[in-house]
This record gives sequence, structure tokens and C-alpha cells, in this order.
Amino acid sequence: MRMLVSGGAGFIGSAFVRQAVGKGHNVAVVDKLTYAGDLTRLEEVMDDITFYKADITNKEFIEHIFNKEKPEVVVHFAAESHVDRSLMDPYPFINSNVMGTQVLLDVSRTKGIDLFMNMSTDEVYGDLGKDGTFTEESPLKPNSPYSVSKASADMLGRAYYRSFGLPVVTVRASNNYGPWQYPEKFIPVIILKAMNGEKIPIYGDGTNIREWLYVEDCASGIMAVIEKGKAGEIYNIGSKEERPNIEVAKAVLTILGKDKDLMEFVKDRPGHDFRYSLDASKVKAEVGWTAKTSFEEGIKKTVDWYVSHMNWVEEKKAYLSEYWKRAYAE
Ligand code: NAD
Ligand code: TDX
Repeated sequence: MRMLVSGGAGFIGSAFVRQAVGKGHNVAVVDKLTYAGDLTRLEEVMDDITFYKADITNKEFIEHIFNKEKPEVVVHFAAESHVDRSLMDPYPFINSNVMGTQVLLDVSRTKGIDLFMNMSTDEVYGDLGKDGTFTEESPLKPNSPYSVSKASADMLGRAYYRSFGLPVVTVRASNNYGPWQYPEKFIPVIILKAMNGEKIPIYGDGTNIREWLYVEDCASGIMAVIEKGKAGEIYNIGSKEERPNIEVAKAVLTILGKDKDLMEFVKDRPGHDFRYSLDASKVKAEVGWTAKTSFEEGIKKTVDWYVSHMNWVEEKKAYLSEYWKRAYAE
């Protein structure tokens, strides 16, 4: 297939691109290379893909890319992705995630494509208490500027399918983790801080629960949906591996052989969603996909990867310390 992947230099996008190239697909990537984008993630496939450094809100340039690449499938990952940053400045979230998605949908519609995979998230459903799980039918109740921007992008996909017949398939995935995740997200923060003997910030009382999906599983789930999913449908992609944050931090510290005292309870995230949980039975029944990696296996692989790639993580530190200074000051 001729694929155009937006956000392919990001954490999940690059895992998808590596898999797609491995399967023999013809891949072009469009990415703005924001602070979160990094071509190092694509080093091993760079000779096999075409890369465009561009902002997806730039319609003229996106049209130019479509004219050159003539994609059959658009795989849309590009987004601002960090909840904490959206609380500090929502603007880039609305701009890239809503306006950018609209541009990609619009150009896809005028140029004509076979499928548009719209990457959404479990956060669009809002949060749960200790019980229950979200199905694709659950109402959308996003709580942060980030999740509102994602819910808007998700609904734009729905509208383009319904109103214009654009073949859009939507994937709502749970929290990803694994190699190459930008070290502002929880698991790499734990590893980076622990490796440097620094305190690990645990928001609130650490009881908030996330469902952790290994990034290679997420990428294979998206590939399966592209190959076997139906346009107009939504598929939840999760792992059933739910863990309170404090248990996640303890698991990482145990693997690293570090003291649990490194955990420091800090001020809670405003509006902090308590729990996410996805019912992924539809994607299993209709597409035949389930996650393969247990949390124990995935977290071990992830910690090992970071320990052997500390130079990559340290490179990000100058930028991160500026961000952390602002985040902790507020
Ligand atoms: P990421 O922040 O690692 O990567 C995002 C990529 O998009 C970066 O390479 C960045 O340069 C690019 N980008 C951002 N704005 C752009 C713009 N205007 N034009 C072009 N490129 C732009 O994010 P990620 O964690 O890989 O997430 C990928 C997608 O999956 C996002 O849509 C995110 O909302 C969604 N998602 C993420 C998770 C998760 O746990 N990480 C879970 C569910 C869904
Ligand atoms: O330093 C931290 N301390 C802490 O306790 C950080 C960064 C996070 N946390 C908590 C907040 C959350 O309960 O850990 C949990 C996970 O936080 P994040 O890694 O920021 O992820 P989350 O807010 O759950 O959002 C993620 O999952 C859904 C991704 O960043 C989104 O892009 C995705 O859509």
C-alpha cells in the first residue's frame, strides 16, 4: 500500500512506520519535527521512506505532498500529545490536533483515498471510577484541553465519513509505553529521574490508574485495523494491563534496583482523570487483534532500552529542564 503517515517521527508513529516498512509498504512521512519529533527514531528505515518536514496545518504543502505521493492510505498520528503541556498552553493543541486534522481530512477528500486512519485516545471518554470500562459506544466526556482537542479531531473524522463519504476508521488507544517515548511522559520520567538519583514526581496520591499498552502492540493493532477494519467504525485498542501509577513506579524502581524513597508525592494534575479502561473485544472479534505483550515483559524491555539509550534521553534534558521549571513553578 502507498501510505502517508503524519507524525511518523513521533513515538507511536515511528513504531508504526518501522513495522509498515518491514511489511513492504511504500511509506511517506510528514512531520513538523516539534520538540517531540525526532528522526533518530526512523534511522533504520530512512533509506526506505520519503520524509517531508511540514506542518499539517499548511494546506498548500499538504496538497503538494498528496500530488507527489498519491497515497492510498493516510495514517494520521500527528498531534500535540502531552496533557500537562495542554494545561499550560492549549493553543498548539487546538491548532495542530483540530485544524491539522481538518486539513488532512479535507485534502484526503479532494484528492481521493482508500482509507484514513484517525488516531484517537481513550481520554476522549473522560474517566472512570474503580469499576467499569469504556466501549466504542460510551459517551465522549473529555476533561483536558488535550483530550478535548482529540475528541474534536475524532468527531471531525466521523463527520467526514457521514457527510462526505470519506472512508475514515478511528482507533482509540490506551496509554502507550516502550522505546523512544519522549521523556516527559510518566514511564520515561520515572526511568530518567531514577537513573540520575533524582526524586520522581508522583501526582496526587499515586492511585490514578492507566491501561498500559506496549507500543509495538499498538502499532500492530493499527496495522490490523488498516488491513481488516471497516470504514466508518471505531476500534478500541487496549491491553487490559491496568496499574495504579504508584505500582508502575515501583515496578520500574525494582527493575533498576533503586530505592522506593525516590518517589515523591507532588501537587496533583488539575482535573486529573482517575482511571481509563478500554473494552477491546470489538477489535478482537472483528479484526482478530489482541495485545501480545504483558506489562511485566514490556516494562522490562522498556527499562533495558532506556538504560542502553541514556545518551538519547540526556539529549532531551536541556529542553525538558526548561519545561519542568515552568511546570513545577505553576
Ligand atoms: P508524540 O508527541 O511522540 O509524537 C507526535 C508527532 O507529531 C511528533 O513527531 C511531532 O513532531 C508531530 N507533530 C505535532 N504537531 C504537528 C503538526 N502540526 N504537523 C506535523 N507534525 C506534527 O506522540 P505519540 O505519543 O507518538 O502519539 C501519537 C498519536 O497517538 C497522537 O495523535 C496521540 O494523541 C495519540 N495517542 C497517544 C497515546 C500515548 O499513550 N502516547 C495513546 C493514545 C493515543
Ligand atoms: O511526572 C509525572 N507524574 C505522574 O504521576 C507524569 C508525567 C505523570 N504522572 C501521572 C499522570 C497520569 O495519571 O501518570 C499518569 C500517566 O501520565 P502521562 O504519561 O502524562 O499520560 P496520560 O496523561 O495518561 O496521557 C497519555 O495517555 C493517553 C498520553 O500522554 C496521551 O497522548 C494519550 O492520549
